[in-house]
Amino acid sequence: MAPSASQSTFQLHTQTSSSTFAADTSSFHAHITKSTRILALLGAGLSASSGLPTFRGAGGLWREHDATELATPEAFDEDPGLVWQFYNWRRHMALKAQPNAAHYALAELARKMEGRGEGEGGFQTLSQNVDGLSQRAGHPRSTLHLLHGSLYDIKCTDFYCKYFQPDNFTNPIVPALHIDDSPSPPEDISSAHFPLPEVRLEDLPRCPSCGSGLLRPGVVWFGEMLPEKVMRAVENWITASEKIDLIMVIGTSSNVHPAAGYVSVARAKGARVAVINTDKRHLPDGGLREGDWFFVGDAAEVVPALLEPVIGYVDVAKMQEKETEPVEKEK
Ligand code: BJW
Ligand code: ZN
Repeated sequence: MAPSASQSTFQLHTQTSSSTFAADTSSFHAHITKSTRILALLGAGLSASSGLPTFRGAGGLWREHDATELATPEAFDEDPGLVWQFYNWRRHMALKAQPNAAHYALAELARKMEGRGEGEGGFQTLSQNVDGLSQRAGHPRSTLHLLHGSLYDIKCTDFYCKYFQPDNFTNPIVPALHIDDSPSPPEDISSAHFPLPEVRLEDLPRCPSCGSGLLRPGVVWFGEMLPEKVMRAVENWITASEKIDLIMVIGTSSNVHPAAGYVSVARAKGARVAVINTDKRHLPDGGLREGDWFFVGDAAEVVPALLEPVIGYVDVAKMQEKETEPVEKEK
């Protein structure tokens, strides 16, 4: 039998330094069922139970490197081979991973809410994730805004060259970056114990358009602007109405701007804030206020339970059967 929200095991109460916020599911359910304009801000914690590491805290180290230190233009300039090894590994891991119940639940909410409320659709998702799992869960693309790009977009580093290739699922991106999964246990190049062969500059991917520029992943690194088209679409939806009913802040440490700032933007339009996170210290921008919720637990468990009155029960096994696999090419 399908489990229901009342049977789920996530912790319903949490405490902040200033006051207690009773994170009761029933008041959240009452609010979401009457909400017409909803936002979700997604972070790496959403994909944690799909087996993908987060950036900060445990799992935030790739070999001896802090993952956030590899996500910079400076790191790429200094050692493009190392940064490509990191991103090729992330592409490889994400292709092997499966969307979890939270990805499917959010995709279903987006479908259910299409056309509800003012402006373009009643539920918009602002994702900081680059792993492609929301897309693979069938999240309607017009309501999914990829703030930090995608691991599967490839672009040229030459300032004057505008080469951009979306949906490149080639794994490995070039033969020199091949990761062998056949040994048991498989190659784990994320561990510093595993010898990492050096990759020569001439073996890295080059731009087919200008012929000389090095290609790079189409993700947003620190110090880079977020994609203008994405920011404009989000802005258009936000300004289409005076109100936003709810923002769900799911699996993010809320450290990175401008993404984290959308919580304050939504709040200024009346939104109540619901945080879903395994770590109750990870408060959203502006903290928590009376009427907000903090659900402590795994997003893959909490999110489907919270959305259940609107979307019904999420049968992950059935959803996974329907998943459209990205076309992976072996080089
Ligand atoms: C679970 C769970 C489970 C675990 N269930 N939960 C204002 C103030 C200060 C600084 C700035 C500012 N405005 C801009 C800046 C600078 C900078 C910034 O924000 N710096 C701060 C870190 C200090 N921002 C930028 O540079 C941005 N660009 C910009 O502002 O351009 C304008 C500009 C440019 C130049 C000059 C001036 C202005 C760009 C930011 C790009 C971020 N890029 C990355 C890498 C993307 C590519 C890649 O994936 O490699 O994006 S960094 C990394 O952090 C990645 C993530 O999307 C992002 C957010 O991380 P996230 O998702 O929150 O992950 P974690 O690991 O931090 O948290 C995981 C959470 O999940 C935790 O809370 C866990 O507890 C929880 N969790 N398991 C539920 N099962
Ligand atoms: Zn080029």
